[in-house]
Amino acid sequence: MKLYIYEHCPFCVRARMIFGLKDIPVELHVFLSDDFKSPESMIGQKMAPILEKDDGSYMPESLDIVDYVDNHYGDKPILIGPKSPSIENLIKQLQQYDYKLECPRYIKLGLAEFATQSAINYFVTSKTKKIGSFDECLAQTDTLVSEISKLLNDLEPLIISPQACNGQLSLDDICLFPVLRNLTCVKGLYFPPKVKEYIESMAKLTKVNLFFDKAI
Ligand SMILES: N[C@@H](CCC(=O)N[C@@H](CS)C(=O)NCC(=O)O)C(=O)O
Repeated sequence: MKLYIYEHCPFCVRARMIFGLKDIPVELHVFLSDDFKSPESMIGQKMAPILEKDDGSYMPESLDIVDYVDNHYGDKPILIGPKSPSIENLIKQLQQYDYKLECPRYIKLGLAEFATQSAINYFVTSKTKKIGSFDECLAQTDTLVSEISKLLNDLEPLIISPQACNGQLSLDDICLFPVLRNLTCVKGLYFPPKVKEYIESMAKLTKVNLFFDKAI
């Protein structure tokens, strides 16, 4: 199977996770951020992730991909643990702040989707419409970091195990880890010990890279 992604995309991380967790081989392809033609030829719109199945058909939507792979590959489904309303609520709260912190940093991390200047330009123009200028967002770093830090402290006691936030792998891990992984691109952001342990252990289990070594 092939998975078409952007490296910065949290929805793409969801899809990557299930392959890593189940140790199922997958070929990753990164779209350039301004490549409309490739995704549109596959699913009729510019969107990632896209799974190219073994029969050559294409499947969009991260959670559909996760469900498909979990139920059709490997011995048995693994995402069978309970979900927690508190985790779901914390993810929503983190998403109020994370995008402004991350977008101006993504384009400086050397990610494959931003390999050309026109790909960077497309991203900057489209995200500026949503979050304002990247310079203004960067100038808000201290305030945004302080809000995110409070939420990471709230998350700390909710993490039951470094291998599964609720104790047994569930869709909460599929939704929580990508949000935390992307926050690792923010230099100096403090992750409480249990949150950091969770991020590092999930990165190993899912074979998804973190950004600590290139944080800005
Ligand atoms: N509901 C979709 C959302 C996917 C999504 O929003 N992907 C973004 C990247 S993070 C995208 O492809 N946006 C189009 C663009 O970047 O132009 C899913 O879960 O797969």
